[in-house]
Amino acid sequence: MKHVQIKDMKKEKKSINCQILRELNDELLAFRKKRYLDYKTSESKRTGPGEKGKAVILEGEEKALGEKLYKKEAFNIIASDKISLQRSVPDVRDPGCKNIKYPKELPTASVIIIFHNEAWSPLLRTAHSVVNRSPPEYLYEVILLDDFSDRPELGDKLREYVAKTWPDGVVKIVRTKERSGLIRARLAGAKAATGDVIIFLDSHCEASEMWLEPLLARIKEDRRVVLCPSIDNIDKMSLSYGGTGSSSVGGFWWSLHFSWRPIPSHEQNRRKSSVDPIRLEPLLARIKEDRRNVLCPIVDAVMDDTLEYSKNGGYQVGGFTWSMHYTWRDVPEQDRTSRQYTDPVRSPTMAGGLFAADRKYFFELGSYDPGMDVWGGENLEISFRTWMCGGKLEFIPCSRVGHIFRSSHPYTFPGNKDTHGINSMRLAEVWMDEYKRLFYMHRKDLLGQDYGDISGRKELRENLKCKSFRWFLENVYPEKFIPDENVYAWGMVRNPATNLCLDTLQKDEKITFNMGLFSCQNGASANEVFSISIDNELRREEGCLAHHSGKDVPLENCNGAKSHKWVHDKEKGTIKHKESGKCLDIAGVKSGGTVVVNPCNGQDSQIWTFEHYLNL
Ligand code: LR7
Ligand code: MN
Repeated sequence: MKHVQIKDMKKEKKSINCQILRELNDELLAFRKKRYLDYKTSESKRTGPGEKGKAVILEGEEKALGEKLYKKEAFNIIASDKISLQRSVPDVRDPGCKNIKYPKELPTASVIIIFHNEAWSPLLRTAHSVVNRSPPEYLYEVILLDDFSDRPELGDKLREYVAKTWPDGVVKIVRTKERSGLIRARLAGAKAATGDVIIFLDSHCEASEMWLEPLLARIKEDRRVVLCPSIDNIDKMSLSYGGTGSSSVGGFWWSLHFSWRPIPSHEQNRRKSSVDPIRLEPLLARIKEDRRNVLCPIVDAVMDDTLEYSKNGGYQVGGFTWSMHYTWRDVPEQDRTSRQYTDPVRSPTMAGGLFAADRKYFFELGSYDPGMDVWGGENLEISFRTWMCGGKLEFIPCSRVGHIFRSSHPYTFPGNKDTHGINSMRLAEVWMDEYKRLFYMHRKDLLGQDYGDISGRKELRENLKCKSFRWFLENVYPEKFIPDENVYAWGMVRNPATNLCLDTLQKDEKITFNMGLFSCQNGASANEVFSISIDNELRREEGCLAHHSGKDVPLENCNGAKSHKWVHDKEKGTIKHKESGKCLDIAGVKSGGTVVVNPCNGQDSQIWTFEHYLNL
């Protein structure tokens, strides 16, 4: 009896504590809700420089000062300082986003803003934008994670500002004890966080209308997704906030830099077919809604031999032929429920700075590689790992956050190390299997450098039973060009008579330029690695040699065009442009010049050998 009584008392005490806590929370929540609503109701009436995301154009002395400080800050700090820390930004979402209803019950979020010596106004504008545009019932906390800054104003002044501005404690400051670099800084932030979901932001962002709900709703639906908001552009000179559309996903270069690319057609098709293109409500409900409907259920197939039941996607509707036979046809565009611009888009990779994940899942998945320093590489590492270890990476078009894209890093790299290079080595060694060869092909300079201990990360990959990098390429990023697979030949493309090779001459292959020629570097330079693919493209990673008119041979973005097709005759040594029948030629071209096409003539200047031939 006694025993029971004690137990009951304990129970009671516990419930009293909870009660107090709950009341406190109710009060706290009421305070936060009022603040949130006050901002919301005043937002449209705000006036001043930069409001509604408008550009700030400086003149005279201010303009000159902005330009002078640009060198140090890599963005226009004078323009930024003129704008209210609580400015309004435009709602650049697709109109379809406004019709989406999110569940009322959503997980809570800890927003982690990491910074090292960030300028005052962008840092605090980031924090304000998050507090002002996140419903308090979902925003558990904002963590300002200071990675050992030494700008004086980021010390006591920041502490006082935060305490005064957010007396309810929604914004917290956590500081690292030494310069940790952005990867370990994010790890420290994630460890300090206690919300259900963690969301990382760079320290020069602005969250826009309804940015939070779509992220939380999707994670509620599936906790094994890692989500990126759509990243809008805050102009580094005028600070104008501009929507960038949401038609891109992430890719990568074999040098392990991040790239943007258009949503591939296989992903567009997946999204179209996953959106219940025709209305599938149960028949009775639909007839109740409108009695003048004749309804057909979707007809699944039962196999006549095995009696296996197989599901029909329901992506077709009926038609007829003039011979009066029934036919199936794809659901025409106008009859699809249009969620094309609002549904999540799967992406092979993320840019790195802005993403959300279930907090526990983030750690289950191996959080980050703590051996990575300062900047770079962690974005592709978490991308590959997410996909290979059973998760998904998605871009959420209806969640939009602006980011100032700066022209350089306004902070030091201790020891002047190439942290992107070394971090990428760690990533390649742990995650890329045999494909790491393609990274080193582009970064020969790194071979033999010390990248530290990676045994812990290898163990993680083992424990999580992650799939191979080949699986990732085949299933997640099938359009990624692999220079030495599915090609007839690859490597240096040499003209033996002169020992000159095709060479990009260091030009950026995202921009069209006429194909160059240089003395062969014997494998020392990825600028000379070309392939002739089984699709008859003579190409580099993303650029294809083309010919349209005159003698020019531009390197253009590969798109399967007829003008991009070439045939190499290994015996004769010619490389012939299929459409025009002309031959790749260096007649009259010197090292450093550009190659041409001419009518085929069997001369030495039209003879080429590839470094490697594959037996297909
Ligand atoms: O030592 C450091 N400690 C830090 O806390 C160095 C940096 N940082 C902070 C810094 O203050 C900033 O808030 O880390 C954040 C990112 O640094 P940036 O803004 O200099 O990086 P970035 O925007 O140029 O680079 C992109 O790639 C990086 C690779 O390591 C990171 O993943 C960045 O977060 C990432 N930014 C984005 O993805 C924003 C969208 C841009 C695109 C494309
Ligand atoms: Mn950034």
